[in-house]
Amino acid sequence: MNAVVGRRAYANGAVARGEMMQPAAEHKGCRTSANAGQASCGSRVGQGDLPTGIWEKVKNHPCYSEDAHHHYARMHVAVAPACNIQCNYCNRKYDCANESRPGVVSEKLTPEQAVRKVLAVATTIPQMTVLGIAGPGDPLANPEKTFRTFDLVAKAAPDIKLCLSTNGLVLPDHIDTIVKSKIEHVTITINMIDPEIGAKIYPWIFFNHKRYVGIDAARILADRQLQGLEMLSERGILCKVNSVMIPQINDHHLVEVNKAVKSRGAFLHNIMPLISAPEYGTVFGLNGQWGPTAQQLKVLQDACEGEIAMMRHCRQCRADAVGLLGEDRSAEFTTGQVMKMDVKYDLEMRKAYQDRVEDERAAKVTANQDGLAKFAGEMSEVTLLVAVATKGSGLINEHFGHAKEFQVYELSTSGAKFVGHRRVDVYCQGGRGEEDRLSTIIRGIYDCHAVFVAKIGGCPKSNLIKAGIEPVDQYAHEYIEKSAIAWFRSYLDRVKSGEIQHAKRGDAAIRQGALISAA
Ligand code: CLF
Ligand code: SF4
Repeated sequence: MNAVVGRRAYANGAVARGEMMQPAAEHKGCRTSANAGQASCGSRVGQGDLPTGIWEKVKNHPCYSEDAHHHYARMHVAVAPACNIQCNYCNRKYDCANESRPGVVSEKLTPEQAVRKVLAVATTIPQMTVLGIAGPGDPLANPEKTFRTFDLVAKAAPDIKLCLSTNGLVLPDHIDTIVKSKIEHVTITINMIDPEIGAKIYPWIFFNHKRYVGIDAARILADRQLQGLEMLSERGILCKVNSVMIPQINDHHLVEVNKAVKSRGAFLHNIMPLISAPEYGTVFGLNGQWGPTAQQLKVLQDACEGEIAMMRHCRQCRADAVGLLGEDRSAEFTTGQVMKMDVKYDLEMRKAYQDRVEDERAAKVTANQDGLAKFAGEMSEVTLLVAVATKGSGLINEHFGHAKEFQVYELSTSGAKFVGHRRVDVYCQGGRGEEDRLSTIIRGIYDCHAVFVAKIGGCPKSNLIKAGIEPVDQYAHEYIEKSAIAWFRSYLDRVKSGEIQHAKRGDAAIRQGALISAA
């Protein structure tokens, strides 16, 4: 029996507002809040939704808090080249697909080079709050380099949060070191709990000086991953589980994985799409295994959303990524450039900058709450998606033609909820729009009713309208959620007055056919 029904219960036995202790066997992620617009699906949690200790851990971690990812940056240092398993979606020439999109790591670093790079980035980007080690192999298959890097950074830059990502095979052997190293966040990639499915994803593992293949390999891996997750949760480490969605291999099975990791205390579940193409040289890429569409991914994420939070803002970063999620500033911080930089790690300056960021966030929350007041007491069945062009800070501040991605929000009378992003080809090339790209962009956001931009030209505007997507530019440089709510208010009013009819935009095949011809 659940002793905390009606309250929020968290992994590691934490209970909101100190009401009751949660039974040890019932590790839970945070639950969905009934608060309008403040659904507490972990990536959307706000200060009022979490116990203070957990809020302090996630409030400026761009992966563990959806809101934080608009404001704070992370960086990875590529100090861990070796790996102890083989995934069929990985080619060791490329970044670790646990946490990366395919693309070679520019440089592998020693721990000493890594700490200098961290200090250089911390000096230049004061909103960089998290150092992750995520490859390019498995960090725990390179334990000396990984833990030495964390220890050096903890001493040199004590305000930076330490974050580890692993395939989990040797995780149970490193729990004490993780705790001792003050690593507060650990990601484990768990793609299956059924070894028969695992055998289709992992050809081999190397464990205890022995190579295992097939179902035996997958069974050992799954057992060790779940054991490691449970041990970390018991020690108060916030754990995120990443799963790669591989159509017709583990897509339906990930619902079972979701339940299994929830029951072992995972704080957040991040289901990511398989990235696969022959040119990446992976087994899946060469065999023609395809990845899911953004819409298929959303259906699975929706199916898993319940008591555990679902992360929907992952950008599948490189193992040497630097910057806000979705931007990559790693090219500014090569070893050559870092050695030339005047590095002055200034804790006071960083704190002052982050205080200003917190003021901005507070203003945004107030504005969103004011916007939500427009729906006081009103219930409507209508829900729809809108796409937003943004460069960050929670603002509509990107031109349509410059957008590399659109963020997607689901609107209802409960508010605006971030549900994902769609990468697109940049429309504007050398000052003029590319019509082929416009068609691809429209295909990418075909299920959205409107697209919010800071500015848009006449040609893309009329093609979007033809495709049934309303271009909205009157909220340029204003807060995303507040603007989306204001537009949704006017949308409902237009439906009510008969000016427009609400129609769902759903069926992929029909919509795509219609929209490609419209563009
Ligand atoms: Fe890096 Fe991963 Fe830490 Fe984030 S990434 S080690 S938890 S600091 Fe974040 Fe990048 Fe997705 Fe990873 S967006 S791939 S979830
Ligand atoms: Fe590649 Fe990472 Fe899998 Fe190792 S754990 S094979 S580096 S994706």
